[in-house]
Amino acid sequence: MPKPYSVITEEIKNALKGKVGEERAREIKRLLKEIHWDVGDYKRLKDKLRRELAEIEKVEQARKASRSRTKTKKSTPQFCVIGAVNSGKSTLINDLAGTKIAVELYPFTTTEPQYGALEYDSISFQLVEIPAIYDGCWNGDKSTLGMIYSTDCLIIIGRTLEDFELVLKELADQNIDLIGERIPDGFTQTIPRKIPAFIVFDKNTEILPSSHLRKIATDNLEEIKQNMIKLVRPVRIYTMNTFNEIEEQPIVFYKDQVTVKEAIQKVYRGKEELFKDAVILEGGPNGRRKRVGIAYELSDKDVIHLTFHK
Ligand SMILES: Nc1nc2c(ncn2[C@@H]2O[C@H](COP(=O)(O)OP(=O)(O)OP(=O)(O)O)[C@@H](O)[C@H]2O)c(=O)[nH]1
Ligand SMILES: [Mg+2]
Repeated sequence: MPKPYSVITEEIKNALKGKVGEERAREIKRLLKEIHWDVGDYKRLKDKLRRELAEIEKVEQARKASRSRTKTKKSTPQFCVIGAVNSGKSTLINDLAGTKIAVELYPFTTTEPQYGALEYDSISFQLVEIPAIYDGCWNGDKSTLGMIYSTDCLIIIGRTLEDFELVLKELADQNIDLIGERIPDGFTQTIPRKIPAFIVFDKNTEILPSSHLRKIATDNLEEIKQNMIKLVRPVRIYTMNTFNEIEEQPIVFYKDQVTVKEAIQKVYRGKEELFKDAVILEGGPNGRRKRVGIAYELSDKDVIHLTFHK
């Protein structure tokens, strides 16, 4: 005897509540198996679920492809630059990354994602231009939405108040929460999706959007770069070699609470068993000198000198 239709719809609603991405897809698959009747109202219900499943799978594929296509290391923070048509997305990436993405007076110049790379303050960033956002742009093709869902951070650019209102509304409609900096765990996917973001505006924009996000003028490139660092909050650890020279390239973490042990695991895999002691210079070469244990919690820009048992 089939369960009453109203009971099933209620069960589906509860089962899918708050779930997005792969988790939602798994749940839909389970529900499809559980509903045995495939006629009448039940068939319509299952068809609706099948359509949603197909859509999620498309978004997930785009998400994975956006990372593998550019062979970017998982540890490189990715910033998607998003905005309405002609908002200056390509211009901004060109200015920041020295790329030559086509810039034109007419709208929809960029129809495919464009990539740029930027190195600043010992951190490598990947910049991605997402084709322009317009009213209802994700009703059909969701591939750019997949890229936004999976990115680490967003730069929202606009030239008018309407530009910003449009983009912020489209993001909110997709259950995307914008936050001022990364969460303690780094860039973990959360539900609803929380993405660190800031706003870049043309200095001639008269009214700025009401938003809790930081707002920076397009021509202030230095501040934009500094803000990219602020958003990802890196913990950069500089190691000192046996000649007491500080290595130029730090070990970088994008999470809070990094221990000496984790730093060792990242560069001297397996050597944590041989740990003898560590001396750190707090916050840089001129910082306070401290002898610490393997469980010590490091901070950004600490310099560390490690000694191991032979
Ligand atoms: N006034 C002003 N014009 C700008 C600014 N940035 C870009 N432009 C001009 O705006 C036009 C569009 O710039 P693009 O960088 O191509 O904008 P886009 O957002 O990439 O455009 P699409 O890819 O077509 O969506 C060009 O004519 C730029 O020269 C800005 O900050 N202020
Ligand atoms: Mg463009």
